[in-house]
Amino acid sequence: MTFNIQWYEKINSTNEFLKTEIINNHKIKNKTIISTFNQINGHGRLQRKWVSNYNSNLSFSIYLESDKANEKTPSLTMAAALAISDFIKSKNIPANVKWPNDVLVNQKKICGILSEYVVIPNKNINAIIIGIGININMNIEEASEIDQPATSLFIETGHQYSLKNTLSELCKYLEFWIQKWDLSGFRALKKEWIEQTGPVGRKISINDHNTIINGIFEGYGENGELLIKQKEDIIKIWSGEIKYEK
Ligand code: BT5
Repeated sequence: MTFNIQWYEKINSTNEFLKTEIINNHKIKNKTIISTFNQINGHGRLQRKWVSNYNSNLSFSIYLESDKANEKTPSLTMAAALAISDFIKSKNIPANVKWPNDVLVNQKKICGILSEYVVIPNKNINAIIIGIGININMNIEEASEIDQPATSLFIETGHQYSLKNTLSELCKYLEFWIQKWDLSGFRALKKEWIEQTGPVGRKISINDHNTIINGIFEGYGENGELLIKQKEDIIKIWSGEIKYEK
């Protein structure tokens, strides 16, 4: 799996850019990455704003054609998160994944991922767009304006990085984990996810669309969904903000 990377000076949102290209039937080749130095209207889940200033962070989307069902999309996000956490660890920075779509360094968010399943008109294969934002050269002032603790490679190491070289370097980690996902889905990721997110049996709460669900963390289901035990029932949760209770 080799990605074909296309760089743009300025894009509203790399995910929206790809979706428009697909709807307008422009021929985007499988495994294309659209990346920009200046994403001016990036977003996360539920249209939450994704902050990125000019030339400071990686903002890119991978276009991946897939014959897999939509329910496999969350675990692809999780494969990408493992790739990014491995990449960050390769810089001697302690990183871990956070369910369902984040990578943290010392409890501060350094990366967010937004994967979207898209139906391609007139084709009998569909695609997943994996949108990834990673804070690279963001400084402390910029990070402090974000409404939750955030960090960047620059804040952690004091070095500035070339965005182009960083993305090329990161691709080998993405290729490795996406290939694993392609072969056996979440099964190939489960051990690493449990190692990075901690053992089962802890009390957790999930805020999903302003509904709070409390229970005991029982691990992950076959597609990476969270399993929570409430009395005798096991509930499956697909998205939300997770909190481990002390
Ligand atoms: C995410 O959403 O974390 C997914 C973000 C995906 C961004 C990429 S960039 C390329 C592609 N194109 C797009 O338009 N999007 C994707 P969510 O879990 O909903 O988290 C959003 C929350 O993260 C915000 O409400 C803030 O609290 C926080 N946040 C925003 N910008 C941040 C940043 N640069 N670093 C750390 N946290 C940030």
